Amino acid sequence: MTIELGFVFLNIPDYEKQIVFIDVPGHEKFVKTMVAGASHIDAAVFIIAADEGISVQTREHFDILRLLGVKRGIIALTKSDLVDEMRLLELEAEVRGFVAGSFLESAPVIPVSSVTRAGLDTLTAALADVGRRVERRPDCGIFRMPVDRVFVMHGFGTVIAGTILSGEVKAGDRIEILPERREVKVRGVQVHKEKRDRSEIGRRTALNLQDIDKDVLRRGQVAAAPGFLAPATRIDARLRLLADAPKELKTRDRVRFHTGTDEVIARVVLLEKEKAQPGESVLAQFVLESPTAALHGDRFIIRTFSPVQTIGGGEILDTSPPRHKRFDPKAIEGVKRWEGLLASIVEQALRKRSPRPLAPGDVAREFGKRAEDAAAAFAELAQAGTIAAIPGERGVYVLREDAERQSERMLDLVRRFFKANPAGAAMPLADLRTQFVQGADEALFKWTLDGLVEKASLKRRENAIGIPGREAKVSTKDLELALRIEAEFKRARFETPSEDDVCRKLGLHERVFKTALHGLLQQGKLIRLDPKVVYHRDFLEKAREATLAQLRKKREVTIAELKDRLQVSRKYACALLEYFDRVGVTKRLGDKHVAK
Ligand SMILES: Nc1nc2c(ncn2[C@@H]2O[C@H](COP(=O)(O)OP(=O)(O)OP(=O)(O)O)[C@@H](O)[C@H]2O)c(=O)[nH]1
Ligand SMILES: [Mg+2]
Repeated sequence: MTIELGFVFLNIPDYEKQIVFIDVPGHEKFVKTMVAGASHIDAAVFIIAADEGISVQTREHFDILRLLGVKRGIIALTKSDLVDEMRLLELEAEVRGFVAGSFLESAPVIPVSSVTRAGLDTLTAALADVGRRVERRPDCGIFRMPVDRVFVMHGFGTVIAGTILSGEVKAGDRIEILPERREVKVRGVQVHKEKRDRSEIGRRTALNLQDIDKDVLRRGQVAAAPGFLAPATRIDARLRLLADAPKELKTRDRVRFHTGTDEVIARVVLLEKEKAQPGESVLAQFVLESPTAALHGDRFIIRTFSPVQTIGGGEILDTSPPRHKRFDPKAIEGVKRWEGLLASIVEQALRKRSPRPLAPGDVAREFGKRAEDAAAAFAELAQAGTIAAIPGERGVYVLREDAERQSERMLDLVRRFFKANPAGAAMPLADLRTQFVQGADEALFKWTLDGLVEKASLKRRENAIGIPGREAKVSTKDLELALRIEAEFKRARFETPSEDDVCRKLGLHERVFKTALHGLLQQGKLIRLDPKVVYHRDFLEKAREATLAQLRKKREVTIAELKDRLQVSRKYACALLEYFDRVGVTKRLGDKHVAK
């Protein structure tokens, strides 16, 4: 009796592929091992002993193969030497009826005998045919291999073995053992018992690991490129209950959850129903009692806790879901999106991490998809207007509705800032960034801000953010203070005092004075001509008129002339003319200034 998985390699002469057999136990006590062996096979050789016919175990294995989504196979009726022709014909008809409507519907049914060797050539030919029809697995290029065997080999050390599901592995690579996330180094690679430098998708592979004890390794773990997979403690899935499941399934029922080569105990949470009846298909969240490593799209099987019996299985949709509110239409809609095509998966991935953006490469890595397929899915969504590209090197996209919501949010943050700081002239960019990036993203910040500035919903001067048309609101006390400062500059006419003098004269604290002065400068009531000279706007205007009058008279104006005209010292005349040059009233020509 087989109790462990067996591996045999078949090389058919002149045949381009090698066929790897995984021999699984038939006994009901070892269905767990059978599931581990069958979890990622390309095709099944479904064996029914001619003298026994369709047994209970035949039915359970058949259910498991269907739930695992195995796509093709061959039916072998073994021990054909033990029955007569009539019985064989009868059994064949019975088996045809049994597999009707399944993946084995049109599979060849081949009677064989290992005693007489009858039918073995036909079987070999059928194997070659099935092998030819097996499609290449889509490869995301990132290494993943569920562990189905662990052993110690003399002179080779601790070894894990399995079938590589994606990517490749080389001697010297660092890999991760999940769900524990233990990083180890691959010392050597063996393919079909031969030492190799590397192995790749589809190959039975044994990896000799460096510095790791056999005791921490087991069937059910997954070897993967570091960071590719995360241990899952909750899994959302599409669950199909077998039509002949013994009873209904309820939320909080405890089941054995098999995926890849692993088995963990889980509680079921039904998302749309109180109970699932045999034959029904439902959305469920499995709350795992210990973590496992799986990927979107992987198949799983559930078996009752005791007595142990296969009752259903299906497809994994999300390996890091939140705890859902049951019967919540939005949550259910979200889970269903994982069942769709890649574009639907991309949309749901963006919704899940909303409002943070994603790049096609992120999706390829997270879901084990090919990069070009991910890029095509993003392009499709962008075309439909569901997502928008954020310009920049990373090539990320956001949901358009997120972009709009974030734009509103940014405006709101700025408005709130001014509400709290009515006297503030501008919101510091750094403040806006800090507040916005919490729960968002740096690339999204820049893009959203640029968009709002372009639409003139916000204005930006270097590191200061403002709202167009907004005036700083000032308290009466501040207003009074501003008026006193303004009056000082106004009273001084053309020979204005220094800022320090005004501050001292009014007996103000330097910080209070600076804030008020800054406000007056912002409002344009005072104008700073140069670092040392500040004018009231009325007298700057008078000085401008005087300058223009002089220009009309002589077509030019000098510092000395303006000095006389305004009765000021050289310092002021100089500051005024330089200012007028800067703002385009006059233009300097040697030591004269002419009309611009
Ligand atoms: N007469 C006859 N006996 C066979 C034939 N094939 C296998 N047997 C016998 O049937 C018994 C069971 O064979 P196994 O190959 O262990 O059967 P299995 O289906 O792998 O059994 P499990 O691993 O327990 O699921 C053994 O005693 C074999 O010698 C056959 O073609 N003819
Ligand atoms: Mg066996």
